Amino acid sequence: MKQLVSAVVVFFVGAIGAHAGTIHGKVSGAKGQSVVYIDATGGTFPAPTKHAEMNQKGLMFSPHLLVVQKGTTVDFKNEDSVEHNVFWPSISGNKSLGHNMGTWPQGQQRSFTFQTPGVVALLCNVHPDMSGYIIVSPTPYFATTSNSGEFTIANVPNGTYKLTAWNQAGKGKTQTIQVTVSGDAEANINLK
Ligand SMILES: [Cu+2]
Repeated sequence: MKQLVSAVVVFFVGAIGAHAGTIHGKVSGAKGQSVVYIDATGGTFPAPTKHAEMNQKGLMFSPHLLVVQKGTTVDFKNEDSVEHNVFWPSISGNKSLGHNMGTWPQGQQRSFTFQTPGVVALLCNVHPDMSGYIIVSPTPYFATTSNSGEFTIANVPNGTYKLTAWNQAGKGKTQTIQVTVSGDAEANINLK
């Protein structure tokens, strides 16, 4: 199992008022796409009614990396002519949250609602080389970065948040950075 990378950035999006801003930034120090989300302390967010999709296609999880808001139902599909299984041993290392969805053939789907924020490392017990990730964000304010790490999170209410960046490829690390902003916020996170 690859190690998880986590970086925490504390920043301030304005001081007072019901305004919303946009967070721009870049995740560096790790290859490929990362996921970025904020943890809005004390905020509650209704669960999305729209389902997300995780396919198994060409003997791969597709997308390889999916980020959803807490409370989202994910529809797991099999588009291959062979049977696939879906299981995760834990969520962010908590083995009591591990789950096996079972094994099913092409054209069928099974659904699961993710209620706990964290990292869900997907595996298939039919094909040991298959892996994928679902990141469950505590808030609706999340983004998947470009391959070079750039991201934008729009319409974030003014406030003080923790920002977490996660990448499957690097070493684990947590860092704290203060970013002071007027208007839009900028957060550059080095996972090295
Ligand atoms: Cu499989």
